[in-house]
Amino acid sequence: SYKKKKVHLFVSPGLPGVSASGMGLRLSQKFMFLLFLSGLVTLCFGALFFLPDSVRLKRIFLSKTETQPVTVGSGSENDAREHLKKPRDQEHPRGMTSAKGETSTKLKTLTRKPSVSHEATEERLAGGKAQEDFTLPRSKAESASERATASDRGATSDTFSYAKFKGCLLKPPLGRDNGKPSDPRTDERREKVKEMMKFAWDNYKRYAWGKNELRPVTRNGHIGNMFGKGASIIDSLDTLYIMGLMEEYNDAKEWVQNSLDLNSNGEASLFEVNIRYVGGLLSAYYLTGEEVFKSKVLELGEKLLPAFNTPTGIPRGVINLGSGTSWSWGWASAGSSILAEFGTLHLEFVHLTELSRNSIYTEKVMNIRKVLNKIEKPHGLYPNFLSPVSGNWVQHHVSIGGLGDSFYEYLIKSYLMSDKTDDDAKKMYYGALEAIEANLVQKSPGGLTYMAEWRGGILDHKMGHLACFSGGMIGIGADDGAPEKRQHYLDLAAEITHTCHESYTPTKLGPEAFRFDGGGEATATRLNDRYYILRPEVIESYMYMWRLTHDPKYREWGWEAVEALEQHCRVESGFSGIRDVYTMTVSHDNMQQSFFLSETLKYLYLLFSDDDLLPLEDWVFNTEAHPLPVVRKSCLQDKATQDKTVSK
Ligand code: DMJ
Repeated sequence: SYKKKKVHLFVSPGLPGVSASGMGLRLSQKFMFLLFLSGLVTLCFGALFFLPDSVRLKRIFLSKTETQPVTVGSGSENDAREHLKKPRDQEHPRGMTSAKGETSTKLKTLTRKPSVSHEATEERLAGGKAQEDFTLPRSKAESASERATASDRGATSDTFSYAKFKGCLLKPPLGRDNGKPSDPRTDERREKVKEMMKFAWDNYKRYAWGKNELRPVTRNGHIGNMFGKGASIIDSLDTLYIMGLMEEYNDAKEWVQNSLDLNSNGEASLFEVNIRYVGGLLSAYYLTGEEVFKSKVLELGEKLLPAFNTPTGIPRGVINLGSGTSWSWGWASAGSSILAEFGTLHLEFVHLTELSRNSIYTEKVMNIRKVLNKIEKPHGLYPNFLSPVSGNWVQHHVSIGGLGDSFYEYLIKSYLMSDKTDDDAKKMYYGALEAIEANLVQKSPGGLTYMAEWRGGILDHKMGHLACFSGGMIGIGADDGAPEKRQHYLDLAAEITHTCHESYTPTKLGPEAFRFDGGGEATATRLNDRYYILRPEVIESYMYMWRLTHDPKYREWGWEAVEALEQHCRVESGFSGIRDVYTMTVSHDNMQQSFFLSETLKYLYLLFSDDDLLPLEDWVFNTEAHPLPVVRKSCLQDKATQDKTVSK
């Protein structure tokens, strides 16, 4: 046929000496074969993109940047990867896990180490002059100091030095005597809280080890799908450590070393991973100096960066830690991101930069701030939903409780954690507080001060349990407000804490939300607002107010809560939330939340401790109660590094 001839004529000059049928195949068959072969090659190459990052083949054929989708915009993945490239000699700092998951000799040595006691850990860490002054006998301190110096050998001005950091603290983290109060009754109360922690932990270990949370009634574990595994372990590390539960702390540490898998492919909440895992690991590192926590947290931090890959750089709420893909919550209106989620990254990300000496993390959170500063705010308020694509508000719902809460908390805490140098955060915080006071703060007919919610100008006279953290927040920010406002802020903090205490009745535990309309005063009028899930916020405010005022009522209120937890929430195998705080014959929800271990029990323990246990001059608590140290640039960095940072 004409077609055949044409092909024959076209192909034969290319195969000299071999006729078209010379290989036993007709030309059309050869053509089909070639077509099939090229299709197969294309298919195989394309399939590489869908393989998990860990597959060797993918690493051979695709460079790192090629494995992620490329988008343009301030928060692009390419941008992130670019910043993560470091000079060769800095690629794998001592003790860090490498990109291939291989651990350096230092880390291997650490994993083989036998369990350590609280005292031994303290001793091992004693590095700077500050630690010598703290608790150690001179000879011990000297040898510990030598070892710490050795472990920091090779540290350049661009490498984080743990010993230097320790030397920057104004006081020892655990106080002169681990914060033991001199008053025997308070000490007894503190011991009771420690016993509660041990009971909660032991049951978690027995029935739910490695799972996210314990189901104390059915005695099994709960995973859920919002964050990896072992949330209760990571959330407990620092609480166990400060309580001196060292055997338990060592078990937790061993789990992190051997079983914390950061490559799981499931969906995870960026916010939850950040506040629980990043926050928990950071605190554990700063308190103990154990390299394993640092290497794990840096590995995890890098995995969070693709979530910022949006046109505005405002991260989406959900991320797949394995593939790096991210998306918005299905329930968040019009694919928006949530204020309390993208606004609750700052403290941890600043510390990721501190430890990695990589500015990418700080840049990501500073960009969020830039977007928020640029956008117009209704009455100076920050609505809860923002589009990560357009950078505009999606709905005008404002709340100091759920969806908004910790954004405000992180503004003032960013300022405090920066050693009071982050003036931008300060300005934003006091500006927001002014708008909140003008639009949301209300007085009930019975004289209770509360924070209402705001929906496009209409007030909903409801306050969530979550919003009760604001007593403590306004309290810690009081001193840095305008001089004429300081006493006012402290009074406002006390009033809100008082209102939240009023909501704790008759079980002496509080409902999820309470209202001030329909004749009610701090009462849950709706059936489905009556539950208590072991939340910390009210106790958190007692702790801060105690530290700020030393009014004994806060310790009494805290003790009331301890008794109520014991009476209503303690079951045979752990602590459980309850379904109705207004019924004395309680029904249990069968869940021991991980924040009960990290927050509720820690804040209670601190409430009954001396102020020198994690002093507020040196430590800022993240929103999951994980203590992070104040960053004293002037002390942490040498002159050359400071100059470099400033000129960036
Ligand atoms: C905790 O996970 C954090 O405090 C978060 O900010 C909101 N609340 C829960 C506990 O109630």
